[in-house]
Amino acid sequence: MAFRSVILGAPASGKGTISSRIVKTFGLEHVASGDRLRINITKNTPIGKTAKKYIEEGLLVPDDLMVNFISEEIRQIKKNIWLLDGFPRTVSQAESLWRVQKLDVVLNLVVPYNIIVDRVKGRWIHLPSGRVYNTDFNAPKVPGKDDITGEDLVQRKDDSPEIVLKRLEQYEKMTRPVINFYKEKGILEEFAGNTSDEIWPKVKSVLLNYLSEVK
Ligand code: G5P
Ligand code: MG
Repeated sequence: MAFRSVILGAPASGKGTISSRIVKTFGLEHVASGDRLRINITKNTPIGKTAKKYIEEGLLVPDDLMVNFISEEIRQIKKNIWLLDGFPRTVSQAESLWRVQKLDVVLNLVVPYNIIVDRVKGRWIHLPSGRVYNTDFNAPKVPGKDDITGEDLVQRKDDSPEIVLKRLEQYEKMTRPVINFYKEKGILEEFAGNTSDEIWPKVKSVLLNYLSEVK
C-alpha cells in the first residue's frame, strides 16, 4: 500500500511534536526538512554549509536546492508510506512535488501566534534524531539530556526572539499560499487548537480513515 502526506504549520506550531505521535501510532516514515538540514550543518556537508547561512537568518533555503535535497531523501525511503514535515514551504516547491508525487492528505496545524512565540523559548532538541522537548510541556526526564540516548540536548540558533519573528514573516509571505494550493486540490485537513494534546486526537481520527494503528 502507499500513503503520502504532508504536515504544514507555522514555525513551532507543533509539526515535529504531532509527527512523532503519528510515527509512533501509524509507523510511517517521517522526513523533516529542517531536521535533515540541521544534521547536514553539523556534518559540514556542501548543502549544510549553504543552508546554514539562510537558516541562521530565519530565511528560506532556495527552492532548487530544497527540491533536489528532499527528492533524494524521498527516493531513499524504503516503503511508500511517508509524512513530509517542513517541505513544501513555497508554492514552487509544492508544484515540483505534485508533478512527481500526488499526495493523499495534507494536515495543516493552526495555532495562535502568541502561543508560538512563547513556546520556542523552552525548546530543546536532540540533533541526531530531531526529538523535540520543551521545559514547560514535555520536559526531558533528565534536564539537558535525550530520553532515549542520554546524549546532550541543544537549543536552536534560529529560536532567538528576533529570528523567530523573521521566520513568522517568511511563513506569512512564502508558506501561507501553500495552504490554498492544497485546498484547491481537495486534500487539505485543518486542525486548530492551543495545544498539541488538543490537536492530536483530531489528527489521529482523520488518519484512521487511511491507515491502521501499529500494535
Ligand atoms: P524547520 O525545522 O522546519 P519550522 O520553523 O517550520 O522549522 P519548527 O520550528 O521545527 O518549525 P514545529 O516542528 O512546528 O516547529 O514545532 P515543534 O518543534 O513540534 O514544537 C515547538 C516547541 O513547542 C517544542 O519545544 C515542543 O516541545 C513545544 N510544544 C509542542 N506542543 C506544545 C503544547 O501543546 N504546549 C506547549 N507548551 N509546548 C508545546 O525549518 C528550519 C529552517 O530550515 C529551513 C528554513 O530556513 C527554516 O527556517 N528550511 C527550509 N527552507 C526552504 N524550504 C524548505 N522546505 C525548508 N525546510 C526547512
Ligand atoms: Mg520541526
